[in-house]
Amino acid sequence: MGIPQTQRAAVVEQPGPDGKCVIKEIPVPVPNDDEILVKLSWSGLCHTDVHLIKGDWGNMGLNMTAKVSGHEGVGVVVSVGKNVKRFQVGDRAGIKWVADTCGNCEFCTNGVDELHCARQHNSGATTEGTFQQYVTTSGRYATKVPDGVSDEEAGPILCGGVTAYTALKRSEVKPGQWVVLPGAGGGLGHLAIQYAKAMGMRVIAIDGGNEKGELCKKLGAEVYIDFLAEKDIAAKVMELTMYGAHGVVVTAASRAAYEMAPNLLRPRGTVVCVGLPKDDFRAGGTPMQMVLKKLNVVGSVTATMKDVDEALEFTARGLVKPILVKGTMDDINSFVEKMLAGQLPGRAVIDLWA
Ligand code: 8ID
Ligand code: ZN
Repeated sequence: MGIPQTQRAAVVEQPGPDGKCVIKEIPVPVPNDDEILVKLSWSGLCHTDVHLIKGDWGNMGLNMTAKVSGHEGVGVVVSVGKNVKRFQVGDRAGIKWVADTCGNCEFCTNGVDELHCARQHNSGATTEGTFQQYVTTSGRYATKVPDGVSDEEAGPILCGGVTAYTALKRSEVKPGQWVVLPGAGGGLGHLAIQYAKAMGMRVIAIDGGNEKGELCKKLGAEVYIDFLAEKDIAAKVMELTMYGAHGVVVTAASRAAYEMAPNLLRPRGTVVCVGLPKDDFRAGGTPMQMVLKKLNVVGSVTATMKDVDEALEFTARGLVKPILVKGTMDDINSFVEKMLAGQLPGRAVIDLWA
């Protein structure tokens, strides 16, 4: 396949409160012996990209050192390093937040914890991301995209979908039990509704505005609570569930959502922390609440390669379908503003060639 010398990319010139993407012509990277070169077609836009572009996490030591953001990229392999056995030219490949791990440490080898590898690389943060037409990535850690999942749908599953899926598993909510989803109309949340339904859970969706409400209901939430309109969300959840919900998965990057979460739970319930607000505070309830209700507060970070394969399988089987707002590289900045205003239902995906 003819591989050009240069390509279009959305480059983040100065991450920070005024951070923006600028479209530039940059060199097409060359894979090393362990890498593949992927000609990307689509990339999802995750709120994590927004946090990084806007420098939200600088106070926590997490800054973009890469120039190009994005970590939900899908495309076709156009070149393969000589040590790579898993991919051939023409295969489809997906690039995730964790772009690569060392493969050798305790966390990489115990089968369930590779996300804690201290030597991992993160797409769009510490290694170049997916808002470009060509990207080099690990031939060992890239995901194989199954038939039956289009490129534009696979992208949002690679972070948003699989993060929602593993967070729901972390909640330990069982079929027939209640899960509350603050942030349900956003990228992770609208996929969480669908995974929760497929896993047999009963969903109470929380987000802001009618458009998100309609989306949440359409995707299978039994109840939608508008946090912009409802004064006493906890009372409403108690009324619906009698003793409170079994789990709350907080995908909203909001202090208010985290402060509310323990109040929505029944005894032995679980808050799963997923959203990553820029302000520094503690997640969890008061000691009295934690003790008397025997609550659990756990965190969940994206997903292992195995979880990603499972999450994609739900889409291949028609159980989880990302709701897409489609645009081009020129739309990234306006999508970022819409997400910050809470006005982007579902997931924005970028057609990298339009
Ligand atoms: O591995 C992880 N833990 C992980 C993976 C991927 C993303 C964590 N994240 C983090 C992102 O960095 C971000 O902080 O999850 C958060 C949500 O990402 P997203 O779903 O991509 O963002 P979004 O599409 O903007 O959706 C957020 C939703 O939350 C709602 C908004 O209206 C929006 O629909 N929301 C907010 I902000 N405050 C709310 C509140 N108080 C609220 N919904 C209910 N109650
Ligand atoms: Zn993400």
